Amino acid sequence: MAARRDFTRESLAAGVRAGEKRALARAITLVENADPLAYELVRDVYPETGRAYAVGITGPPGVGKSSLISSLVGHVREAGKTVGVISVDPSSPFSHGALLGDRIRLADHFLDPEVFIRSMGTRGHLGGLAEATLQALLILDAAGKELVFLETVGAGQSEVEVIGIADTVVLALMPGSGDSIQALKAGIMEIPDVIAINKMDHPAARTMLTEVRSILSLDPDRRWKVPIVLTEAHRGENVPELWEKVEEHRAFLEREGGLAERRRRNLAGEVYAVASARAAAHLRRAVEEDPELRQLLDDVQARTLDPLSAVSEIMSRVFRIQDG
Ligand SMILES: Nc1nc2c(ncn2[C@@H]2O[C@H](COP(=O)(O)OP(=O)(O)O)[C@@H](O)[C@H]2O)c(=O)[nH]1
Ligand SMILES: [Mg+2]
Repeated sequence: MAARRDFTRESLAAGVRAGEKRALARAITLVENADPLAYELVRDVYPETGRAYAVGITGPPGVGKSSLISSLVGHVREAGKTVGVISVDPSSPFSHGALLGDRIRLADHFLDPEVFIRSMGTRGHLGGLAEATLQALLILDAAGKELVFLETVGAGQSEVEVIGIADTVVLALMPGSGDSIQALKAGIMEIPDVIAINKMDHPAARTMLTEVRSILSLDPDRRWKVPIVLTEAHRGENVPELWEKVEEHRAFLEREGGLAERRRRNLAGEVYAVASARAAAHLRRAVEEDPELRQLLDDVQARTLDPLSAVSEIMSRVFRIQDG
């Protein structure tokens, strides 16, 4: 823990507020490790947050989320925006100097003092990915980043929670991501705010566009019409158009007073998600560590105790909840 000694709670908060990369890197490592200092830091800076605009990019592995973010960062940097990126995609982590085919551009981003890019894991975080992502977002927000991109692989429950904090959610697809189309159609996947169909040079891109359009048309009453943009992340083709759609969505929210409402809902959702994840972790541990509680599970298996009686007993012993 020698690395921790060079930052105190005060110097870390000051470094984060000043947007210093070393402080940000340390702060996010503390978040990953669920270090108590991370909680203190977030508590200290929380009143100053709420200024960053958070854009979530979700979608199946390999569709080009990281590549699109890299390209989007280049685009918004031209407009002078300060940027943070948090990627919780273990399949294509951002690392210093290299993101796949996009080495040069991303290397530029790493050298840019106004851009902070970080891949994040969770290492047994009790509150799960949602908790870590929320804290990282708040830290980048406190650092004065005007835009924060959150990358996550769709579309399981934990991913929904990660992306649930975003102001605008972009779903990235590519020709051939049939599973996502099915999930959208079946209503398993929430309708995003903007859809990017990446790798637009693929011969099936147009078919995909038609398919996605027809799914969205099933729900014609939405006040926000979800735009679909065909993109090519490496060449940056249609990336400005994609960004324009994100900005239009933001303007839509701000115009209708929907941003404050969405953030209220998002934050409440995050609090529930993190509390639930922690409660589940607490419950699992309590049962593992208590032979009497473990015995209840054995009794259920032996059919000498019915499952709901075991639940009642566990709830009352672990959480002191008596159900009626
Ligand atoms: N042809 C083509 N390849 C792309 C495009 N965008 C990304 N890729 C490639 O697709 C692969 C996955 O990209 P990545 O950004 O890591 O996808 P992620 O897993 O969704 O983050 C990499 O090999 C990229 O170089 C694109 O627009 N066209
Ligand atoms: Mg990625």
